[in-house]
Amino acid sequence: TGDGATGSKQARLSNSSKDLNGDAGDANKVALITGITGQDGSYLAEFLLKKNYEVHGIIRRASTFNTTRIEHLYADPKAHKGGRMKLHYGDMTDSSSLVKIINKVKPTEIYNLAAQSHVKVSFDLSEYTAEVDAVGTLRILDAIRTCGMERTVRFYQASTSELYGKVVETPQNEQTPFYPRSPYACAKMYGFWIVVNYREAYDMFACNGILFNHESPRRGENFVTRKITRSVAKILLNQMEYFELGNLDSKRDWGHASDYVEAMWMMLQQEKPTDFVIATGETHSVREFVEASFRHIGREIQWRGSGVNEVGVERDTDIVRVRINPKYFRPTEVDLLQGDASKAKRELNWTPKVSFQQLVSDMMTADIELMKKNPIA
Ligand code: NDP
Ligand code: GDR
Repeated sequence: TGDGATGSKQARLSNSSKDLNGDAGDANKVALITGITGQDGSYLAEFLLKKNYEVHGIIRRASTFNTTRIEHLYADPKAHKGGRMKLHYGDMTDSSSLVKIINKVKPTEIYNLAAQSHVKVSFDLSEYTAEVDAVGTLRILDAIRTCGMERTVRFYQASTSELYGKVVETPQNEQTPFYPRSPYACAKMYGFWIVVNYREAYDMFACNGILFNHESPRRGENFVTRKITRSVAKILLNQMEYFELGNLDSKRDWGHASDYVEAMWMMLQQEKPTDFVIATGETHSVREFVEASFRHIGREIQWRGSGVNEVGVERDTDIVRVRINPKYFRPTEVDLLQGDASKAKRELNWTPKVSFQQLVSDMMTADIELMKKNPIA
């Protein structure tokens, strides 16, 4: 098969950083996104369609609809004019589905975003998490080779700040050693290194984006930021009295997903494949996220007690709004993440546009609207 289907190595090399600001050159680009139904997949699909890409996504069979985040892209014919967005059934645990889709779609870029992405859940579903997040990454890399496209396709791997885990230095950059602290992070560690190995062994254009936490109104409901903004919106509308959290003291470097998908694309427009940290450089605790969300609705939270007996109390009414439930604690925790994205600034000219306060406001505004429309959401 060789280079036949999607052009020569020459074509690959001409797909260089000069295209960074020019959308015209992207009309012949074909992206395949695994995990297109997720938070990042939906923002990335939107971003690439605007750049005139043909966008293909892999979705898995589910007993309920799992395409809510990308429905608007279908609803608006302009967004996928000429059928520029297509979905295919597949699964990261099913090699033959990956081979068939890659062979049919002949992508010029593949973004591997599919994952069992919940850290706490990975302690319960450890083997499955390794199947999808570790072996799944190997499967898709091998599918590219099976289709003879390893010298033509550009590959993005969704690596993560969770790799740093038990942090040995702050802030963390591309040189900081890894120390994973969950089955999720261990699986992603395999994903990281198999991407580096295939890059070196087969001269593949493959990059790891080491992305720090990024959130949005489309964030999954059981990640802490979205859980907080949904709950505070419900409290504002008298649909809930209080909610429960686990560790309030862990600190994260939280950015906005819309900024981060742009960095994924930028990585694949470089002359040479390499790995990048993507982060804001700021860190905030879960506690601060709670406080900022209540501030958005004009209320102030005060903390009383300690350990599992700590509560968040609303200043004027004295009503308890936050309780601790140890069921949300993790067997091993990642205490502090703060990224140093100076390589991305230097080489990609990437900087985050959305501040922490804007992120909280964006999520709160969207959740208040959502809960007004649908109180049982
Ligand atoms: P989500 O959990 O929102 O989305 C995950 C996607 O993967 C969904 O589309 C899901 O499909 C799909 N998926 C899960 N299992 C399979 C499977 N077996 N086969 C095919 N598809 C599957 O994650 P995010 O959008 O937040 O994150 C995207 C990627 O980036 C993930 O790999 C995550 O681990 C990584 N990451 C995320 C960060 C963040 O802060 N958001 C930071 C760093 C890395 P379905 O909709 O059917 O469930
Ligand atoms: P994280 O995100 O584990 O960083 O992984 P999450 O929002 O789940 O947790 C962040 C921190 O908040 C603490 N926490 C709680 N977390 C959840 N989910 N629910 C709670 O009730 C709660 N209370 C406190 C956690 O202990 C943790 O310290 C995310 C995912 O998107 C990964 O896929 C990605 O790789 C990393 O971000 C970067």
